Amino acid sequence: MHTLNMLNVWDGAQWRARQCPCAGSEGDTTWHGWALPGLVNAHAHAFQRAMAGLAERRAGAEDSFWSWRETMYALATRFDPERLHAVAAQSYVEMLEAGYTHVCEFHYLHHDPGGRPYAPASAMADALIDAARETGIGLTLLPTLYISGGFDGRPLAAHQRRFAHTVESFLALIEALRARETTGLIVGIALHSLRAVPASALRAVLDSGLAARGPIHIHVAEQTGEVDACLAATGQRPVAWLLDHAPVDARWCLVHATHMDADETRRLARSSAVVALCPSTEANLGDGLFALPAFLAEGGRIAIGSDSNVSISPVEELRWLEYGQRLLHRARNLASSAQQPHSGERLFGLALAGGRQAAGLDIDTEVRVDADAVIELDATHALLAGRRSGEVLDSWIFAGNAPLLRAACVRSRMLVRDGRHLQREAVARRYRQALATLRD
Ligand code: NGQ
Ligand code: ZN
Repeated sequence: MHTLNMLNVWDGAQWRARQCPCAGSEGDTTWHGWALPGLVNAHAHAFQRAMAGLAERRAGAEDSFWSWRETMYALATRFDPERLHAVAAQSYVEMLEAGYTHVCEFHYLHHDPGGRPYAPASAMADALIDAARETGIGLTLLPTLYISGGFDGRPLAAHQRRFAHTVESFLALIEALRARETTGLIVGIALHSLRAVPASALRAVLDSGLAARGPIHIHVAEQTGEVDACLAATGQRPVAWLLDHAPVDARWCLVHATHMDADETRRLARSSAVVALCPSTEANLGDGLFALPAFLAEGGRIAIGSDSNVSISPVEELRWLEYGQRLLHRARNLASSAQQPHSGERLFGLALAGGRQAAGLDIDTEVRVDADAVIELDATHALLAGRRSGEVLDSWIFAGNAPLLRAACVRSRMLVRDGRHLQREAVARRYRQALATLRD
């Protein structure tokens, strides 16, 4: 379909020829490629982009998630609103160039490094909102409640002090940010994890009026150490505990849920909640493998996230979601189904619907053709030569590392053209300056 201003548009099930929704918005822009709704990055901590690649050096005989976390905390103490803005904008530019048009920002760097609130108290959240606005990415901001340092209720360590909120100050922050919601900005709620949020605080937040709408996200069962600590403290595994003590439904997004037994897998799949899977980070941190085939067989909903931002690429997340299972089961096309035999297309469709649900964009998970965020793959790239409709997504996800994304358009604003974000240079310049001060 190489007609001017016409596109092959994927509607979640098949490709159809359609008029380009952006026609006319940017003068001579002509789209004639493969267009898709943009993906949601369902879980990310923007600031961690600044340490991508810096924790790959042996720090001791037993490097682990927990030793990585010390490196990450050391970096976290160095941020102020200006540096956060610079690093977040860089992360968001890279997300848009990679095919994410919306991000769920799991935000817990609330206060100054000593734990004192900024004036205003939302200064760090404001930096994220400004970075999203400037780069054009849609934002589901998830201010995060972080209270304790472990299941035993121990106080936060010095490096964690800037994460701390009481239930009251946390709800005040949510309320202040909700007043600023507009198209492109949704304010949800995040509970950092069961180790960081005591049961009484979890209940207080969920019982407050502010939890009555919007998405609710939580990290859960990422590491076996967390499962063991939860069992010791409560007698239950983390996902089972959560399902028994919180009204987990389609508004909830459980991040990782790596370590579940068969009963937890079945119950979570049937809850309608989304699981945000972050394969590149989960691999990088040595978390473990999610039981994807069993979860999908029970009708479970998934989304993908770049989490630590060690990699910003939906292609890599979706590819490794499938490859992890292939390596484990010594079989192929494990994410495919009888109705959708193409692994890449099925994974993309699941991540699209689940991501929109996790972001609070449409809780009922309907994929719409006229999505307000469209990405376009370069139909002239050799990687897509001779590819017929059902093979396009499979080829994008499994066959290439070349950036195939030619354009991204969000709410009629052209953000990426010829593979480059329109503010790429200006954003990168500020990012380099921020990195110089973060690492000096
Ligand atoms: C985070 N990262 O929130 O960035 C966490 C570690 C913590 C992952 N869980 C922080 N991958 O546990 O305090
Ligand atoms: Zn996370």
